[in-house]
Amino acid sequence: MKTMLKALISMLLLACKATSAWAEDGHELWLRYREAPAQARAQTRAQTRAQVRTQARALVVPADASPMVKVAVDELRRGVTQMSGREPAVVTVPVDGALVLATPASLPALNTLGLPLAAAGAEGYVLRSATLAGRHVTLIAANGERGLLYGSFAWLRAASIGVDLAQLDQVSAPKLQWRMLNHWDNADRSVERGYAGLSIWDWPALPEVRSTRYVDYARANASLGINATVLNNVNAKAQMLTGPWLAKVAAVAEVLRPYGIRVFLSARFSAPKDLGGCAGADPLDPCVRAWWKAKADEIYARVPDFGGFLVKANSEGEPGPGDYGRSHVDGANMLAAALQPHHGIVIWRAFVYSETDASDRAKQAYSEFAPLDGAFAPNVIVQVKNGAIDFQPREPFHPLFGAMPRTVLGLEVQITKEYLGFASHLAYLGPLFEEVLRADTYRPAGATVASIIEGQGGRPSLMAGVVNIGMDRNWTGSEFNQANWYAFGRMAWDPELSADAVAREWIAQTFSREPRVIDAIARLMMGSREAVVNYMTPLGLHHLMATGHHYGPGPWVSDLARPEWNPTYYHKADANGIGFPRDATGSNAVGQYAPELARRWGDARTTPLELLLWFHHLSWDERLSTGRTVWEELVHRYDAGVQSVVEMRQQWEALRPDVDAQRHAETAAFLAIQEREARWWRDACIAYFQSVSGRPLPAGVVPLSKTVEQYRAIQSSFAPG
Ligand code: BDP
Repeated sequence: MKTMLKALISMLLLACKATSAWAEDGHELWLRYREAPAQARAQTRAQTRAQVRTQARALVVPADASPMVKVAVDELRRGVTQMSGREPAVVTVPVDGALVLATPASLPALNTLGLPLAAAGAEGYVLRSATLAGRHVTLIAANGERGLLYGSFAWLRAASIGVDLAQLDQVSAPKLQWRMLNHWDNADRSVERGYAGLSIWDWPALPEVRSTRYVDYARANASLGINATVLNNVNAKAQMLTGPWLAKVAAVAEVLRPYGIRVFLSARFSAPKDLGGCAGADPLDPCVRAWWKAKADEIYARVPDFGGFLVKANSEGEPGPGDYGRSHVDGANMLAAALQPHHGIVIWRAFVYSETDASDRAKQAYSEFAPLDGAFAPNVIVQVKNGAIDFQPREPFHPLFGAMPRTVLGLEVQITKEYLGFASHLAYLGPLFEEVLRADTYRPAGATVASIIEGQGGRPSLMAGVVNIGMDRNWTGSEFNQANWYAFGRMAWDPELSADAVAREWIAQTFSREPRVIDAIARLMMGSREAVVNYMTPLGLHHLMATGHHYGPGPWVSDLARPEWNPTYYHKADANGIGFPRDATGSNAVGQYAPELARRWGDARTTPLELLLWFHHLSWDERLSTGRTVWEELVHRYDAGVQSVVEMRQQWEALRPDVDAQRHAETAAFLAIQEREARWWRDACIAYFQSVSGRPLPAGVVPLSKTVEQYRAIQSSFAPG
């Protein structure tokens, strides 16, 4: 009996071990260095193995490698071993088939090879097949250690996606100086708008316990070129700036440092008052100025490469210089002066709107900030959300882009999908990022948002993403949400990259290198954001989400304290029509754009349908370029959104033989939720708009499953985030 029990236990243990050894749970992100074990991929796996074996037989590493070069070498060793099944030797003299990491300082012979190192700049790299001392090698060349780090990851990416490693010739340098994550993580480890579990920052255990997760986090970010992270929520607590918490911050900074990631903190503007040093937080008060200066000195003593502060001031009830009758410039420049001796920067957010300002919320940031152009200190970046409202499924680009030529503007996007279905809906954000980056501001014509944030040499530049990372095993709540972190990082490195190309890279590293599979998954991903737009907020509608948590539809909500918190404020639907009049007859928000756009978007006939109801209030019966009336088009688009999700499910189902069972099943389950909730959105919104429009459902349209009262009665009290 005893032996049988023992045998049973060991069988169980073995089974567990086997499951976890083969578990495809997404934890390795895109740094898998192997394809999932499916039959169809035996051939590509064999090709990779053979390629990597011949092209990375050994690693040549600079003598006296710095910690940053060491992590690059560790990563290469890990990747090469996993891809080739053989650990590469680390040698000092090039042999045939070696991967050579070198800078002109570590290997003067580089200077004789005519490499485009000037184009690589301080952070970029050159990957090139070359002959060195008569040996055929691959160079990972750079001007400094950071380029070697990024170059190593770029080589691993090339190997993972099946680039011909014998013919490498790439040069790449980041187009933005700061490629930054914004964590909205709180001290209690909850994450504002986080849908992937608790914060990865284990504050109670820090500074003593340095979770290995921090290392994997750093690897993933370094692989994309992300070089900065703000650890805490913009709705900040002053406590983060106290000694014990700074010790925790310093511990995290130490782990991230070799990966080239600098730590920033969100700073609560009232900290000098909250922490008991000064009577108030007036930026012109000498006590306050001295407090921040001393605080900066204290932080830099603990974290010598501290990046600086991110500040949300006088927005949604947060304290700021306005509390003392001072301007954003007064506040930002005061902090900038405290950080300047340490080369730190201030990132001042332009996401402001006020409970006392009755003007169109979409206009307020521009009205407050545009007049301040040229007044911010050189080490201040004004961080502007992609659109003027708040990370909606679709918004026109923010009118501040192009309107402050003498100010450094950074772009803030949201990777966590607060308004695009949280972690459960599949919505690839690459197309959303691409849409804003490529938008022409016409200030002057051809000046895209990308070119504006790229700025000019010598000035800082920034793209920041409110990240979707948490303690979930797969980091981001769902496999496909990883693609949004990936796309953010790649597009922050190079804002001109196409969303489609980035998706394909991610798929090849995450699922499969087989072209047929890449095509199928890319198609599904590329249409997914538009599907969400259609089933949530088609035709330029926005902010129809339920109160607070923003989960599910709430187009009827009209009883919240501030007008601009209510969906009815945004859609203005009544018996006659729908849409926010932002043309000259209305709020004239359109007048904040360059004259070309103000003209185009100021006239409903020349406004793209995607933005129609953002700028115009139209009669339900107005006929559109599609031949349908506004009412019919609205219903049509809600239907199209649902139909897209039905098709996404079918496309995913067809991929069953090509994706490992666990990840296939998880995504299939999420898509089932998405279809159910897309129908909920469609039915609830149509039911509500029908209750105000009084128009019948167009012929042939699927009837609604509930009445508007029944939809209104649905409560989602325990929605996450
Ligand atoms: C909104 C979020 C809110 C954030 C705010 C911000 O709903 O939780 O605090 O933006 O960006 O999207 O400050």
